[in-house]
Amino acid sequence: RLLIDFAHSLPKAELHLHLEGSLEPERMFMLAQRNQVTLPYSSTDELKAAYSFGNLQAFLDLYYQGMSVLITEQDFYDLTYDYLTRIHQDNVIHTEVFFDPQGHLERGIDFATQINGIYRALEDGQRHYGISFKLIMSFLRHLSEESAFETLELALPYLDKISGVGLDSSEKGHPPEKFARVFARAKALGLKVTVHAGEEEPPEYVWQALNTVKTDRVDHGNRSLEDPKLIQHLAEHRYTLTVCPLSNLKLCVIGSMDEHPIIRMLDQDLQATLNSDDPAYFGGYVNDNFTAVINALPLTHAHILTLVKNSFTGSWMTDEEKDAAL
Ligand code: ES4
Ligand code: ZN
Repeated sequence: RLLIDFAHSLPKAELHLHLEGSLEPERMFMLAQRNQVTLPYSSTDELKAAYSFGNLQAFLDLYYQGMSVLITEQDFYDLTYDYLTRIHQDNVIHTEVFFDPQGHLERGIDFATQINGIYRALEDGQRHYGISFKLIMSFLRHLSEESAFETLELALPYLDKISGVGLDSSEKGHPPEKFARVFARAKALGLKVTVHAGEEEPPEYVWQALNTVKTDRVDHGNRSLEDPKLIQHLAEHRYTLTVCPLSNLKLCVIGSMDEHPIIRMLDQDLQATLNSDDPAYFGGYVNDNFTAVINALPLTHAHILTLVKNSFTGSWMTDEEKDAAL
């Protein structure tokens, strides 16, 4: 209890959060009604009962179905503002959030509609809750390199609002190197890069993210632990890993929380952070993730402090922004 209260009370940064994955069932039904979208569930309870995933793809199928209720700029605003209201309770004071423009473009929703709603909510969240932010545009790796290039093109008028680019969706069969040229172009535009790698697929995907894509951070990275050379490389270069325990449990990356590798990561000097990934689908926000690992594993006071410090060290805040926040 003492450790849990300590973790909950500390000011934290969140570095791995998909806005579309923060769409709570109640909000999903409300937006479905507002937009006359039909969901294949008759109630939030029925929807929640479907949230049982054997792997990443099973989750992604429901995640793309869920986001079909997001149509107007106000919908994207409400989604984002709900998330900020919720993390304010968890003492999250800085957040770096992903959105998946291609998941909406393919449904006919303009890039402008998406980013204007999201960005206005982020600004309001900063004003009302003091939560600073970075916005990350993520490419869907199951789509083509060409589609990613087209999406980057659409973002050009909004580069003042976008801090970085990411890579998410189905990992299997879509290695980071598939997008090496897109990320090179993004870097040339001054964007930061972060790549989901080693969530389900082997260490080779993490090596590609580092060496071929030249990523600034690794999202998940769990399977890095299978390769001692990779562990050493990640530690030596102080790469941040954005780890998501409740996500790992719900997607069967681990069999139970007491198997979670977070302590092994920290004790091998990896710069790991704790994050919620898709909190509306995985059963909790940042503080719930701290609770889950503290209850299952022999984490110490020092481990908690390290995780929270890492969340700021690994963030893309400037030194001035860090000074202002802390
Ligand atoms: C995701 Cl957990 C996870 N992995 C890959 N892509 C994603 N998109 C949203 N959540
Ligand atoms: Zn993710």
